[in-house]
Amino acid sequence: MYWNEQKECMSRDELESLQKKRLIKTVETAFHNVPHYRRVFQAMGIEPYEMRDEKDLQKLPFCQKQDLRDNYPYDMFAVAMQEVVRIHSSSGTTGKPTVVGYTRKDINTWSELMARSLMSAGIQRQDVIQNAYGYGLFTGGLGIHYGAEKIGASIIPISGGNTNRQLMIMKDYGSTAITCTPSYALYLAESIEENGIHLKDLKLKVGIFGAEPWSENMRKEIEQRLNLKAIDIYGLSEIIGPGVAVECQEQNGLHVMEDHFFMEIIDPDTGEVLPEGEKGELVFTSLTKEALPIIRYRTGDITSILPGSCACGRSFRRIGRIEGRSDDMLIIRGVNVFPSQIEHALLQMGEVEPHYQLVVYRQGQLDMLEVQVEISESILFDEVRSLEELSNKIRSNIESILGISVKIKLVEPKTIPRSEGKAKRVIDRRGQ
Ligand code: DLL
Repeated sequence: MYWNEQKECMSRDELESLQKKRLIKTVETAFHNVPHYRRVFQAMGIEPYEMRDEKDLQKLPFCQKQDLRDNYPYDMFAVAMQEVVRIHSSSGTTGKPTVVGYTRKDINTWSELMARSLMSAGIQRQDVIQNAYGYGLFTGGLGIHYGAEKIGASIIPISGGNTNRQLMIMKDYGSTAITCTPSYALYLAESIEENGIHLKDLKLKVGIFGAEPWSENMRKEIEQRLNLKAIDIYGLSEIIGPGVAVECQEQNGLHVMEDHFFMEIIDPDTGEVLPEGEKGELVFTSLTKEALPIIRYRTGDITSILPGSCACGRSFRRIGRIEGRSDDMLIIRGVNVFPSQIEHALLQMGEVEPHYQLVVYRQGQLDMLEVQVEISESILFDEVRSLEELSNKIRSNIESILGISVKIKLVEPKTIPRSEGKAKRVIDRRGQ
């Protein structure tokens, strides 16, 4: 099922020539209308008319979140404020938020990409979408909303939180699709079980989950506990919001909307562009955006471009599931550790709850990693021996994947905080 077959399935040749044309125009516009780009290009002695193809793009400097912060709030905009019809921003953990703007055409583009994404996930006009992504400055809520209205589905703009009301609406309004973060999906599943709601009384058939990293095992867990098909959706405010890439029914990689975004994978240390199949940091250049054209934006997200074509017929290339952000990556005693690796190891065992948190601290000069895992209600706390066995088993599983020693702390059911939006997996106490 396609929303726009002509675009989503165009030939690679056609796509590549469209990309080239749009790339040249974007660089030119950015140079002429955004002082930041003009400054950095000129500092490197680059003139926009020298830009002929994607090889030339590699000569241009990267753009980083810090550049948006330095130009806070509106100095990266390429149009006058009277052309801007929407502003979103992402809070981030440190410093000023990142502010992004959209012209009317940008909103139309975004709605088109979200319409494609919803159809790709298997949603149609007759569906009832319970949209539990936050409405507000976060792009999740309104992004999904506009796409849903475009395809003509019925959208329930419930936003995040208020779990009891979510359950009531899910049941009474007959939601066939749920959209939220994977961690909130799991919390909803848990609450459904606790409230004695039977899955047969729900009509859910598909969930569109994203905005944070999640593992393949987490997908299985959510699919089983909510009895639906779980589709991964990716995006970031700086590029447009959700809808930059999405899975299709094959659930094997996320198709990047390549007619609107040009992607590169780079070595995060050297900045060198890596070939297809190699893992690195995802970098995007927008191809059609008016208010906030963005050139070689370093997402911080680690993935690779999957080789080969997809059985769904879309010509857009796929990226693998995002493994984590380079700034979420923990370096423990010199070893790179992503929370998603630990999630994978934990869920593979099937004996613990998919709720975990990582605490990093320093003992003397040594970095220590403590993995806090919830045990399920069925394991009795007084069975000391079996708890010890479980803890040893978890430890050896994780250690064999990471190659470093870790400490396991089993905690009582429901003690790790549940999230209604993006989950906080890591508590790093090393700086304290
Ligand atoms: O999270 C946009 C979004 C909303 C995507 C709803 C999907 C669904 P930001 O708040 O700017 O935007 O955060 C962007 O979230 O750089 C990734 O690190 C992470 N992220 C987003 N989608 C995924 C995903 C929205 N599917 C940052 N898997 C990105 C892993 C994701 N990480």
